[in-house]
Amino acid sequence: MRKLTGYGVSPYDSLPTSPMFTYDALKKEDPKIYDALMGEMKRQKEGVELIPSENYISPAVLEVMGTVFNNKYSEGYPGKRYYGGQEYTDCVESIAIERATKLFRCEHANVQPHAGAPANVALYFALLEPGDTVMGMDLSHGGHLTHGHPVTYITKIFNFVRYKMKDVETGEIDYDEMREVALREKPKIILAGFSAYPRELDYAKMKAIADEVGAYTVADMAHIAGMIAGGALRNPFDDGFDVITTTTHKSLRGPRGGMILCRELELGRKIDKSVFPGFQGGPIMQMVAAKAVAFGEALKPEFRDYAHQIIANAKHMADVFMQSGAKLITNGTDNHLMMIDCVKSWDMTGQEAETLFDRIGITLNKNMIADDPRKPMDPSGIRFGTPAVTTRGMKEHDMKTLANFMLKAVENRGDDKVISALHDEVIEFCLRFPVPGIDS
Ligand code: DSN
Repeated sequence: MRKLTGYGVSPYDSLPTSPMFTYDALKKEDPKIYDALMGEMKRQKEGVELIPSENYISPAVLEVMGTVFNNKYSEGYPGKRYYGGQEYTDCVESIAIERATKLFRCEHANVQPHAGAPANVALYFALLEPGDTVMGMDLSHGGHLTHGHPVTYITKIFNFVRYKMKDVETGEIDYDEMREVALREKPKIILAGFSAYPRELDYAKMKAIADEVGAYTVADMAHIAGMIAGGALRNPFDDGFDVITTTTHKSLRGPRGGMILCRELELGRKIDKSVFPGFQGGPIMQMVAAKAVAFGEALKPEFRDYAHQIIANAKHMADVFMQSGAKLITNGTDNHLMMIDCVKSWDMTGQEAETLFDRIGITLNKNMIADDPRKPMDPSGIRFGTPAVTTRGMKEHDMKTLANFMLKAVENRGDDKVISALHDEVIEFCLRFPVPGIDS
C-alpha cells in the first residue's frame, strides 16, 4: 500500500490534474480524502486496467456525477413523483429513458436501479412468485452471483437450476441439456448472461426453449452492454428476448449503476413497480443524469468504432497468449473477456498471477475456471479484458506489448530487479495514453 502523508501534504501534489477538475474545495476541506483521490488518479494514469468490468468514463459523465442533482429526492417516475420540484429531474430521467430505448431498440427502460445486483433482484420480484424457478448459467462455468449463488438471499426465495458448457474447450453451451432441464423443471425465467464466459450465446435457441416451457427470456448483459449498444455483438431483443438487465459502468462506459430494459411496454410497468416502491427508495438522480449523458455518447458513431475495437483488441491479445503456449479458457474469445488457466499455463495459482501482475502495474483479477478444483480466494485462473485499455486508445499492437509485459513477468517472476524494471516500462508505456477525466 502506498503511504499517504496525511493532513495538508499530499505526496501527489505534483500530479497534473485535469484542466476541468481542480479539486480545490476538497483539498481545503478534507486533505486526507484529497490525498487518497490523488493517489487513485496516479494509479489509474500509471497502471494498465485489465479488469474486464472496469472502464474510464468521459469528462462529461464524470462532471454531471458531481452536481447538485445529488440534493434532490425523486421517488416515483417522470410526471408521477411523490415530491415537488421535479422539472429538471423529470427532464434528465426522461432523456435517459428515451436514449436507452433507442440504443437497445426496445419499448421500455427503467434507469433507476442503483447497481446490477439490485436490478436483477427487482427483476425476479417483478416476474416471479416465491418458490418459482430460474434457469441460469452454472456459476462455475461463468454465471454470476445474482444468478443464484447459494450465498445470496434470493436463493432462500426462488429456486435456481443450471445449464453448463457442453465442451469447455470450445465454450459451446449444452443446449440439449438446457432443453431437458427446462422441460423437467419448468423455469419461469431462462436467464442468459455471465461474468466470466468468453463466447457468444445462441439467444434464438434459448428463446425457442423458453417458448416451449412458457418461460420469460432475460439477458443479463452487464459485461457486454457496450458491445451490443455499438453493434459489435448480437442484441438479444433481436431474437425476441423479453428483458435485458445490465450495469451501466462496464463496457457501456457510464456511471456506476443498473438498468432494466423491456422489449414491450406492458412488462415494463411490472418492472417499474418492482424497482420502486417494491425494492428501492429514491433514485440517485446525479447517476440518472450521468446515465443519460453516457447513453448519448453511446449513440454516437464513434462508440460503434469503440465497441468493435474492444473485441478486435481482445482477440489479438488472446492470440498472443495462445501462441506463447498459455491455456485460454475456451481457447479464445468472442467478446472482451479472456481467462487463463495459470496452473496449467505457468505453474502458478490465479492469486499468485494477480499479485505478480500488480507488481508491474497491470491490474486484473483472479478467477475460478470451469470446474475449478481450487477455492475462490485462491483459484486456478485469472480473468481480464479490454474495455478500459481500448478507451485509452490502445490498439492491436499495444495488446501485443501488454501481453509481452505479462509473459516477461511470468518468466522472470523470481527476479525482483527484472520485475521492477518491467514496472518502470509499464508506467512509461501507460503515460502515452491519456485517461479521460484526468488528462482531458
Ligand atoms: N463485479 C462484476 C465483475 O467484475 O464482473 C460483476 O458483478
